[in-house]
Amino acid sequence: MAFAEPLVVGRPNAGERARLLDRLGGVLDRLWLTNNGPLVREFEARLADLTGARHAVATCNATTGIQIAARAAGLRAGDEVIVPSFTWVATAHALEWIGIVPVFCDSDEITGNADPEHVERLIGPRTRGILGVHVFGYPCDIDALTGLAREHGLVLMFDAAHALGCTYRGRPIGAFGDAEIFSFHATKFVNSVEGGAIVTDDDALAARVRELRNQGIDAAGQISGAGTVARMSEFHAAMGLTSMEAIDTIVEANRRNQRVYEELLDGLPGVVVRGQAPGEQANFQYLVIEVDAAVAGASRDDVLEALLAENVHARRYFSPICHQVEPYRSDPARHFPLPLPRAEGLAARVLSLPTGPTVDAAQIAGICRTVRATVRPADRRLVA
Ligand code: T4K
Repeated sequence: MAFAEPLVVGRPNAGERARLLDRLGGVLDRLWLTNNGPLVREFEARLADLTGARHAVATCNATTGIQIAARAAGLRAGDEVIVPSFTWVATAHALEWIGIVPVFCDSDEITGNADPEHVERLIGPRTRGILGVHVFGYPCDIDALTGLAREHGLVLMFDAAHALGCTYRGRPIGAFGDAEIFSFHATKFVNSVEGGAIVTDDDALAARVRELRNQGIDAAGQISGAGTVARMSEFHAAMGLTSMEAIDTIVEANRRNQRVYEELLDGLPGVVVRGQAPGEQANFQYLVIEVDAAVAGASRDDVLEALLAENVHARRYFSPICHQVEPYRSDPARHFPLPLPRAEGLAARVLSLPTGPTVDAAQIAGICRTVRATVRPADRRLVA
């Protein structure tokens, strides 16, 4: 076994321990633990700053954030919303759980994101929205999706769980569409242990989201309607702020690791390291390779198995994809009227490998040695 300690994908970016403990101490001194406390408000202000959006509303996670944003934007049970199948299942589950029907579209192979041409073909009489996902931080074709949403009068939201610190046409992800939803789960670029946020330029939507997050209580303290509880606590905001302060260090480490993987896997037949959008800023939080079994002579799962044997816990983000799991798989007529060959192809090839500030070049070299040793193209001379 190459590594005595498990090498994992998604090791949290915790930031400076002393800063975190200091903030937690402050929370205990104030004894203001939740319900829109000062650290949550600071977290929201910094997030609005980072994304250039007018409003950021922190939530307990991104899944509930998507639900609240959908409700605030006027989506109701029975409405259809087009989403890519190639995403973490939370994107679809968030809608399905509140009765909105996710209809799955195919993906663009380069970006990994919703293919606008397929989205357009799926728009029907019950379609009320599009929920794009900036998969692995690569921005969606926002212009095309915005055009479709305007032309057909649809709500447009983005699941930006992977895309904090990324840009589209030089503008930070966060203020596109009607709303964008971030995740601050422990495994994300910036983490608040559990957490999320809805970011928007729309004043009315932001106000509505704040009510829905807090039992339907409006700014005047009146109950304006049904709501849920999706608040972020002060402890979570303490972690979020501390992790956020470390952004530059995290990106630098992720970018360095990306380069090392690219160099060490360069020229390996059937294996590519997925890149980021040319000319845009990226957070490089996910290091994803694609294994083309026909060329590599080994499948993605063969590579995964070999890595696990060396104590490297690579993850199949994303496989299986949404339409391949329940409840969607059992009801294809409702959720995916056309085949999704490109999304399925991606799902068969992708593998996320360890990266982040806790992963060093020597460890990456060990991981890449295992990948190289597993690949068996017909012509062995191709494997240096
Ligand atoms: N939209 C998208 C596009 C998403 O990717 C996600 C979440 C969401 C929405 C929903 O966001 P939230 O509602 O959760 O805010 C992980 C994450 O749990 C999940 O949040 C994430 N996407 C997904 C892509 O990856 P799992 O099931 O692989 O997580 P888990 O707990 O097995 O952790 C993965 C690895 O991370 C572990 O092998 C070790 C490491 N780890 C994990 C935790 C929790 C640590 O080292 N420390 C930790 O504390 O889904």
